[in-house]
Amino acid sequence: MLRFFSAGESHGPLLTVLLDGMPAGLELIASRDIDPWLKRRQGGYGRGRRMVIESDQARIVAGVRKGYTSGAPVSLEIENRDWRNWQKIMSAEPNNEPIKKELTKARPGHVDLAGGIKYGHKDLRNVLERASARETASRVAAGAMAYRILETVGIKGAARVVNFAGIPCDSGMDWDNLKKLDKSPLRSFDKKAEAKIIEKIDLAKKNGDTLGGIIEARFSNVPIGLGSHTQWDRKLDGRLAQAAMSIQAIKAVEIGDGWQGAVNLGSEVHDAIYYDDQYYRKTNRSGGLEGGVTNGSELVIRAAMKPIATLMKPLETVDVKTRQKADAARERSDTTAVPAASIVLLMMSSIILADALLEKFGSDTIREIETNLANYKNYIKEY
Ligand code: EPS
Repeated sequence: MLRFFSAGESHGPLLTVLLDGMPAGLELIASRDIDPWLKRRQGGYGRGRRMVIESDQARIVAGVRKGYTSGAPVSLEIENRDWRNWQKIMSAEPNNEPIKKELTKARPGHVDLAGGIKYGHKDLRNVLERASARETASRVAAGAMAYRILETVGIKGAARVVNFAGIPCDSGMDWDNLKKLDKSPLRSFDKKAEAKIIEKIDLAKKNGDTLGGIIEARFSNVPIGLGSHTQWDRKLDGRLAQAAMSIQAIKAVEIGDGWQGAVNLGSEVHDAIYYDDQYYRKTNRSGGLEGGVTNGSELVIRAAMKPIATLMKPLETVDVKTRQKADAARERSDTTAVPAASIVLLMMSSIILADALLEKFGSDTIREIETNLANYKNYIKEY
């Protein structure tokens, strides 16, 4: 079972990641396999000044020796460079510093108020420091390690943006040119939509507002039979949806045609089955999942990200110390982080998919997984 935990505040010294259940014998080199994903997460048009300060790198401190996993839990750290500026404010030791950066004007859309009430804080910084999207760097580091498992057995993944603040930017999937996504400031293949979207982001920034969008994680060459229809909590669509919904600012998730399936006729929604030496489909409206089990088609997960809740032109709120009407707190933030969120979605989905893969093909060594998968593929040929 692949499980991960993380700890760390947005302006604390570092983020800590622990990934338990990594098979042994997997080649894993942080600078090659993890850091490029961390860099992708930092990118995208519309990001704020924090991303100028940070240059995220993973330092593996356990579970890997001479470039290979040992089967022990893998643990790593990502330094917060910004910590330099927050040492006294975020110190774990008591000190006599006056309280700076206290946050009492709860921001609507963030967990500030509910979290403050729940955990008994009037300085809402105690809530926001952990709720911050900085935590997604931990998810990406864990996901990048899970993605190594997928990659090793030939599964490929891609993350892109398909709609930015109401402007469609889905010109179709292009597996042969994934580098274009890294080069695009919006993580989109759709060059035509780019200028219009950038204009919209600039305008939102000027107006002290923020923007959301629709992101996609997609996997090709996924074996048939991951997940199970036999019990509710083993269905892979459910497990993927939980992982996606847990990402900061995500408000909806769909697999394949998703919401559109509620509108179309059954004959327009389901994918007819054919056989020619192997089973195949001409369409993939199901997004690669039927009954919570992968069916061999590309796995397509989409999620809706709401606009970031920190507004430079703030909404009305209440100061939790005075209970007086106030403008919501302003913190350094992004105008939008939709491209970055697509990376987080891909990496979270990778953890779930890798977990399902280990469940089916063994989990002690990567060799065992490869052998079992090869045998299974032979079995499918005869089915
Ligand atoms: C982020 C880190 C945060 C924000 C942003 C994304 O850092 P800071 O608060 O120091 O600027 O830039 O987070 C949010 C917008 C949010 O609402 O939490 C990151 O590492 O992605």
